[in-house]
This record gives sequence, structure tokens and C-alpha cells, in this order.
Amino acid sequence: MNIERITARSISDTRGRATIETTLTAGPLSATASVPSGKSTGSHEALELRDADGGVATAIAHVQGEIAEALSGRSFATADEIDLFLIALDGTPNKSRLGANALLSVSIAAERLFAQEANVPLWRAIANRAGTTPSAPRLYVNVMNGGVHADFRLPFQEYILVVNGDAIHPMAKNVSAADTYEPLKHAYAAAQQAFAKLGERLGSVALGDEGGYAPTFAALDEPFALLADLVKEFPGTSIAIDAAASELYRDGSYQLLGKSYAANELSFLYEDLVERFPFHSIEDPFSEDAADDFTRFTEALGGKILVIGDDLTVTNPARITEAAGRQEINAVLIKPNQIGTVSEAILAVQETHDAGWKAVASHRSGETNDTFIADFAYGVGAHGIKAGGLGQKERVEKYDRLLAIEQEAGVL
Ligand code: 2PG
Ligand code: MG
Repeated sequence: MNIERITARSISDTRGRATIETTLTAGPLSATASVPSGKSTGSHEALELRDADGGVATAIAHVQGEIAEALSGRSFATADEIDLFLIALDGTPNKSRLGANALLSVSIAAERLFAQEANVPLWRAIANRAGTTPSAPRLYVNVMNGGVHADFRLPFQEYILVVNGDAIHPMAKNVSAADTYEPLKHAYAAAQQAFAKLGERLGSVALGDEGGYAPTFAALDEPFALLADLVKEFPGTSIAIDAAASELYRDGSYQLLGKSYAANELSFLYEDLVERFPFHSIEDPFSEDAADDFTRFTEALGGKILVIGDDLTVTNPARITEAAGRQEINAVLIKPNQIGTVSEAILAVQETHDAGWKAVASHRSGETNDTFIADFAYGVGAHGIKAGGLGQKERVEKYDRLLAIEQEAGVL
């Protein structure tokens, strides 16, 4: 394939900040991709190139200038070839020269072009490339937002209802009916009802960055009591949090609701919560460099819940391999923009699976209408997908895309 034309422009993400959207053209084919942006970013992530004024003019100039020139006149047989070319062109370990945002916008658009050329849906192209079996992910619906996503109205960043479509309907267990059972449709319907019910219980409250409610509570366990009630009402659901603990960490301890916790005290707090409430997973329970605390915690609780690395592992295959060697976690959050190309995000999934761990694909807190992450989650057969609360269109679009994928998969 020859990429003949590349254009890029600045669009707004859900926080109204600038982000990059790129369009590639090859003969009659054309594909567009835009890139999300995090707020609680890990310090080991690939670099998102921003100008001093917060804009992405330099990233756009790189795409339309150096990257367009380098790609022009060359022929690429696969999307992986393009990604390897982009990585070499940038030449830095963290994409700091051309920008991970600039590179990823090209990488995702290229993936779409190759899917079009092969005349297969995007999720199928990703599965073929990754060597994975596509399947319906659990929905990690971020129903209450806290931490830096809601001015710390709640101490933890994300209070999540995990919905497992396979566990909702008795039909799913019936082998003869399993072929026609649509787990995502049932999971999403349950998520909508649970989200509305929670809204009624909370009354009129603000929404956080990811389209979940942002209430305040005096006690740390009150939101969990509310979530536990929902779990009782909705079969197939359970509780997860993203503690995003790097954001709670000050001078050697963790700050929660005005109290200071040493790492071992925070561990006890989590253990107590897991004992009292129906937990599925805890993401980033400690700060991004506290590897030993992760290992101890996973040893203690890894048999009961998923301990997910995000800021710890930053979708970086080398960091995931390192974490595997020390058994720091048992699941990994996969965010393509933390690493900067689709091929490296796929490699991160492969490293995760090689370690015997679960992969959870994830959006970012600043999103666009691009639904690539839904195809990615389904294509790599991820255990789950974090796509936010239902109070923001850009989150709902990801869930809508998942339902469309489920239909596509049913007719192929
Ligand atoms: C996270 C994410 C997405 P952000 O920490 O997992 O939910 O937040 O994009 O702000 O890093
Ligand atoms: Mg996180």
C-alpha cells in the first residue's frame, strides 16, 4: 500500500483540550483517527507532544511534514511495517521527538486502511494481526468519578461496575443457544439500568471527566455500599476501582479523605474492602514506582481479585515483562496512546497473555469520538474494556460500537 496523502488537524477532546486527528488516503481508500489524552498520566508513558500553549500544532506539523515526506513514495505490505517505520523514524525510546500522539494517529489510521483493503471489519484485522481470538470483553463502567477526574470529591479515581455479559442470562450457559447469545447487548442493557438507578439514588450531582456521577460522601466505604446494592440487583456484576494511587502519594504515604496511610496500611484498607464487598479488581493500588508493594499485595490478594497495572506498566512491553518477572500484578491495562503505536499495544497484550495475566483495554479521561478502543478490545479478546460512565457521548459511542461489532461478528 502507498499512502498518498496525509492531513492532520486539531480537534477538541471531552475536556475541551486540543488533540490531533489524522486522515490518510491510499488510492480510493481513506481513513481517519484521533487520539485521546490522559490526566492521571504515568511518568513512564510515551510522550504526548504539546506546545507551550497546550495545543498540538507541532505534532500536526510533524505528521504533515516529516512523517508525510518519509512515507511518501514507499510501499508497505502490512500495518506492522508502517509502525516499525514510524518507530525508527522517531528514533527515541519514548517517542519524544515526533510525539506519541502524532505517531498513534497515523498508526491507527493505517490499521483502518489495511482493514479496508482486506475488506474485513477493524476488530477482525486487529485479531488477525495479533493472532488472538476475538471475544466480548466485560464492561468496566465507571459509574462514579473521583480523584483528579472530579476534584477529589471521592478519594479514588474510578468506582466501576464490572458487567460480565456471559454471566447475566441463563441462556449463556446453554450450549445450544450460546451461538446466538449476545453478551454485550445484555451487559450494556444491565449497565444502562444500573447507571440510571444509581442516578436516582444519588439525586442531582455533578458528572466527572469520564461521564460518571461525582458525588461526595463522608465515609470511605459509603460508595461501596451503594455499588454492592447494585451488584445484588444486577446479576453478573461486581465492583472494581482504579485507585490511581500515584495521585494520592505524597512524601512516602497515601492521602485519603484527610488521613495519611503508609503502604501497608493502605493494603489493609483494600483487604478489608475486598472482604466486605463483591470486588472484581483493583487498578494501581500503589504509586507507579512502588513495585515491591505491588508484589506483596498481589501475593496476598491475587487469588481473589485482579490487581491491574496501569501507571505501573504504561502499555510498555518491556515494563510488562519486568512486572511479570517479579509477579507484581495479575492483569494489565492496555492504552495504545501510552506507547504510541498499535503494534506495540498488541505486543503489550501478547506479553500480558504470555505472563498468564488478563488484559483490560482502556480509553483515556480526555476522549474523542474515535471508537478504535472498542475494536481493539474485542479483537484481542480482552478480559475487559474501560470506556467510562454513560453520561458523556464519547463514552457511550464506545459501547455503541461494541454492540455493532457484536452484530458484525454474528453475521460473518
Ligand atoms: C486511568 C485513565 C483512564 P487517565 O487512569 O486508567 O480511565 O485515566 O486517562 O486520566 O490516565
Ligand atoms: Mg488508571
